[in-house]
Amino acid sequence: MKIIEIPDKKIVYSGIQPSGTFTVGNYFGAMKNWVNLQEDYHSLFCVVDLHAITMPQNPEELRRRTYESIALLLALGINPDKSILYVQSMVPEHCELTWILNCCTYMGELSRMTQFKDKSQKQGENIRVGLFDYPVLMAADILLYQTDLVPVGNDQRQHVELARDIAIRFNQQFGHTFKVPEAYFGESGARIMSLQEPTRKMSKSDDNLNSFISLLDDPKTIIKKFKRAVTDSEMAVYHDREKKPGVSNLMEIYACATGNCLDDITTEFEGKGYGDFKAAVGEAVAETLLPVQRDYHRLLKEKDYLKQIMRTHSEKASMMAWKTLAKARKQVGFVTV
Ligand code: AQP
Repeated sequence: MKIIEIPDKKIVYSGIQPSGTFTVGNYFGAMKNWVNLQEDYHSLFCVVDLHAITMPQNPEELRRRTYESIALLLALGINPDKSILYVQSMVPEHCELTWILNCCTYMGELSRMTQFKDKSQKQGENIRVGLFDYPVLMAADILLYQTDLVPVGNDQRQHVELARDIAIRFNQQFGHTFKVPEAYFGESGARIMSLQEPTRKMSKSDDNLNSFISLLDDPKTIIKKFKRAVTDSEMAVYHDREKKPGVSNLMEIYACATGNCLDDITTEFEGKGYGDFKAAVGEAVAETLLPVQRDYHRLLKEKDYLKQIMRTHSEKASMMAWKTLAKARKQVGFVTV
């Protein structure tokens, strides 16, 4: 039986779907925090391809994007000597725990999930069961590793809450099995909005390419996309999410890229037009991404290295996951011989 001890350090767990090239929303909302947290926590980061297929995917593209996602996470600073970086479908424990947790989750809870409401609209009449069940798979991801902290963007807050509710319910019904996790949000960037519709979040699978900045966009494209970003007619740079969602979003992106606070940004652009402001945001983001892109293109050529990371890290994750799964199986009454 494959069992290893779960380490003493607190555990961080998070994942990202290989459903497109990651955006600055993914980076500033989640992955930047992953890179910082891995210094002090035992961290697991996962490319969640099982989640990605809840929306239609082209199989060849999904495979290619899974490699690209691992390369991009390494390029962003996930250190394979400090963190476990693996692919969800290579660890079968996720699916088995999902089934067990499905049996203690209520339809009403899943019907209330806003991401399901948003994404199911794109599936017309034939909404997939997998999309409805997405939050239970996410609960299984988190609970399998006895996770303490889940660094995510604001859009995932409701799903982490559900994972907590499921853990508490299971523990009450069957005896203590899962640690109850907490969501973790960074100081800024938890909700980066679309550049074209700043009241909607930026998404990597948006059909409108001008609505997001991909981490692999070249500097010219980045600057052009910011130039086209929707703002308002007031021509003054200050932060007010309600009245000025476009400008406020650009200020938050600029704050994430430069480390400057919102007040300093207001001062920096006092008396200047939106043209100067947008150009500065574009240049700061392009500059932040250049070294990441260089590393990414180098790593992507090292196919054997990427495969070795995927294989060895998935094995490590599986050994940790099995320990929790074995306990859950026993608690619900499955036979072990
Ligand atoms: N706009 C955003 N602002 C801040 N954080 C964000 N995240 C996503 N978009 C933003 C965070 O990134 C992590 C990985 O997200 P995901 O790929 O697993 O799923 P998602 O939230 O559905 O992201 P996308 O980009 O919108 O993907 P698609 O377009 O495929 O649905 C999560 O921590 C998320 O909070």
